[in-house]
Amino acid sequence: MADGQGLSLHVPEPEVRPGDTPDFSKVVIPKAGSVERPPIDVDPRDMRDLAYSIIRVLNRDGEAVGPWAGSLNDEELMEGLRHMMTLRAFDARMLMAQRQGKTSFYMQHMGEEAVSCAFRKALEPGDMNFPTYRQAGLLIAGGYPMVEMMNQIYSNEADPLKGRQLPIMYSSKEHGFFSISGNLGTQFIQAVGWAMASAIKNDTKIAAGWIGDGSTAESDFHAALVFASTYRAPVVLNIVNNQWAISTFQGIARGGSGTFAARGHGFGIPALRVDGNDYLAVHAVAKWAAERARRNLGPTLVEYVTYRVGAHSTSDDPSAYRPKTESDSWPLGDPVIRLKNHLIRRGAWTDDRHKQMEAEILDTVIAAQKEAEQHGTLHSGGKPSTRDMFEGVYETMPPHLRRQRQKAGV
Ligand SMILES: Cc1ncc(C[n+]2csc(CCOP(=O)(O)OP(=O)(O)O)c2C)c(N)n1
Ligand SMILES: [Mg+2]
Repeated sequence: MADGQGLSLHVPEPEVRPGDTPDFSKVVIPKAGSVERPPIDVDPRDMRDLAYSIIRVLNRDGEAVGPWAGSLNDEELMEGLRHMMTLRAFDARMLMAQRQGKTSFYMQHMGEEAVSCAFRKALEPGDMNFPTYRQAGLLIAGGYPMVEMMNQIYSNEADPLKGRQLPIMYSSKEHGFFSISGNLGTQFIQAVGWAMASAIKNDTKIAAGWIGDGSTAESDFHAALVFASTYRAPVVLNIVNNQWAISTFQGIARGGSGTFAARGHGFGIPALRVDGNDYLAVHAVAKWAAERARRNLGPTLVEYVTYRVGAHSTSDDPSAYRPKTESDSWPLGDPVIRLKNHLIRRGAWTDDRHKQMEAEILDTVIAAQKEAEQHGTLHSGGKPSTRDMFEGVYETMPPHLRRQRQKAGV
């Protein structure tokens, strides 16, 4: 034993705890427009710095600057703003519905709306996402009917999944949204496997895998990177670093690596970090990575630097483990306000039009909610039939299930 000292483990601790003053001074935020945009066919060894910086397009004055700017026109940006505002309004209504006992569970996206909404616009029809529970923006920006999402949340008679899935665990093959599984990390290996299958079939469709900062600690994350790297699978591998994994801060899963993106280096996978609260930056990076996959140049690892403003889920109380005002101190701001300010700066938007759109969106969400509630909520109205529980899993129902169904009399 050296110096007579016993061994000890290093256990990372967050900078602050409840009651302390939030402090993000150690989060280095590069200037918007300062990070280079490498050519699509770059050698991963020539872009290692991009795993340690943050690609940003929107500056503090609301201007779009630098080599990653310009991937969207004003119309597209206004549409993006509407998608993010819709997701936010949808979240607020569904959170309230959970508190009213109309559903058992809900998970919100507050602060992370740009990530899934902007990413969706970089994909083509037929591409497949393997999402977690915090990417409902993929559905909203992809035009999936909101009322179907609500039917699923209420597990009512019109629930497309017939009450078999936890609320918010949507599934839509047509909208490129693979069934959500609560088993985190599985999304990465499945995305890589799907992408490999697409290449084996000489198809043109690409896959996108999704994982949170905390879930990168799972073995599945690393296994997925091995396969993606070896076979150069046409896949975009997305890490949403929202600083928290329920009550565990991101420093635990990140461990000794400088950033989550830097994990890509050990696998020879191009890795980038992007401002997850900057709709324009997310879209530009997603486009870059999707084009690499589509041109058969292989996988890309993208870390979205963002902040989970709300509770982990309706079963969580963050005031137990982080200062209440921490989200106000997050240095990358609010994705909705930043895009709104950019559009105002460009002369394409005004405060009045913003307020008007907010009201219109709320009306649309309330109308969808009324329609969904006519089909029932958790404890009232129409429910999926008990018989449905036995259907849709096996092509031919095995004898033991047939017996159980007969016994249930359905
Ligand atoms: C394999 C697995 N382990 C543990 C859990 C329980 N669990 C649910 S959410 C969560 C935190 C995940 O955090 P992160 O990956 O950062 O995603 P975020 O919720 O922040 O989007 C955990 C541990 C799970 N669902 N699956
Ligand atoms: Mg997280």
